Amino acid sequence: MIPISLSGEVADAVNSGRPVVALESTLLSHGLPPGRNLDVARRLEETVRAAGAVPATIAVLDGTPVAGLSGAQLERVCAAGAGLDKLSLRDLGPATGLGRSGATTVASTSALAHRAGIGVFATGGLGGVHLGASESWDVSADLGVLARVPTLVVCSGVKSVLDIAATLEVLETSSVPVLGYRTGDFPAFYLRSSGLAVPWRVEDPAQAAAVVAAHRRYAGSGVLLANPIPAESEMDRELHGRLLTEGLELLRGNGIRGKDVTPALLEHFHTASGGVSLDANEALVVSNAKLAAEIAVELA
Ligand code: PSU
Ligand code: MN
Repeated sequence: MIPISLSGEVADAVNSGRPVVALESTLLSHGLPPGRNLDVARRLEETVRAAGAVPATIAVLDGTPVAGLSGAQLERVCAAGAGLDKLSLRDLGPATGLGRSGATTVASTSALAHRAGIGVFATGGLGGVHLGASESWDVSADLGVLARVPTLVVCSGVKSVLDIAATLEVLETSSVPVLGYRTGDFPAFYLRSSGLAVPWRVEDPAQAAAVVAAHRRYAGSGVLLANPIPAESEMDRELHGRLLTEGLELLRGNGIRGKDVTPALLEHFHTASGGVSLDANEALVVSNAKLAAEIAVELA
C-alpha cells in the first residue's frame, strides 16, 4: 500500500494514465504571505487544468500525506497562523508517525508524487547549495532526492540566494540532467539568467517529454527542467543584488540557520521589495505549472 492518500480525481487520473501534475505546499505556507498564497494556490491548479492535466497539490494533514488537496484542505494549508511545519523527506516519518501536519518541500513532494505514480512536478525554485556551504554544510535535501527519484521537476532554476555554480556541480555528480527551456543559460529564479550554462536545451513540451522518457531508461534519477521567469516579470538586477546583500546580513545578524534560511530570505525579499518579488514569484510558478502540464499531456 502506498503511504499517501489520493483524492478521487487524482486516483482516477493516475489509474487511467491521464496527465497529472504534482504541486508542493511549502512554497505556499513558507514562501508566500497568507492570503496571497491561497490566490496563487488556486491559480496554479486552474493553470494546470486549463492545460489539460489534473493538479495534485501535496501536503501532510493530521499524519497522512495527501495528493490532491480539496478546497478546504488548501485553505487550511494557506491559513494565517496555520503553523504548519516545513517537511522535507526526512521529516515525513516523524510527522506521520506523530500524527502531525505540515507542508512538503521539493524533496518530500517529489518522493511522495513518485510513490503516488505522478511523474511530473512543478514548483518555483529548487533548493540547492547555500552560499558559504563549505562552512555551514547547508545543502538542500532537494538535491539528494532528485538524485534518487525519477520525477521531472519543472522550476525556474535555483534562487540566486544560493551558490548556483556549486548547485549545478552537485546535480552533475548526482546524474540529474539539467535542461534549459528555450535557453542555454541556467535561470536564477527572479532573474532569467545566472550567467552559467545549462548542458542541454529543449524547445517545446514534446522535446522535454522525449528526454524524460529516454532518461528513465538509463537512470533512476530525476530530471530538472529550468524555465526562466517570463521576461516581463523579471526583477531588476540592482534591486535584486541589494535585497540579497541585506538578506544575507539579516541571516547572520539573527543567527538564522537550517530550514529557516530559505523562508527568511524569501520574506525579506517580499517585504523589502514592496511586493515586487511576490509578483515575480507568482509569475514564474504559474509559468512552470503551465509548462509542466503541457509536458504531462505529452507523456500521457
Ligand atoms: N522555492 C520557492 N519558494 C519556496 C521554496 C522554493 O519559490 O518556498 C521551498 C521549496 O519547498 C524548496 C525549499 O524545496 O524551499 C528548499 O528549502 P531548503 O533550502 O531548506 O532545503
Ligand atoms: Mn538547508
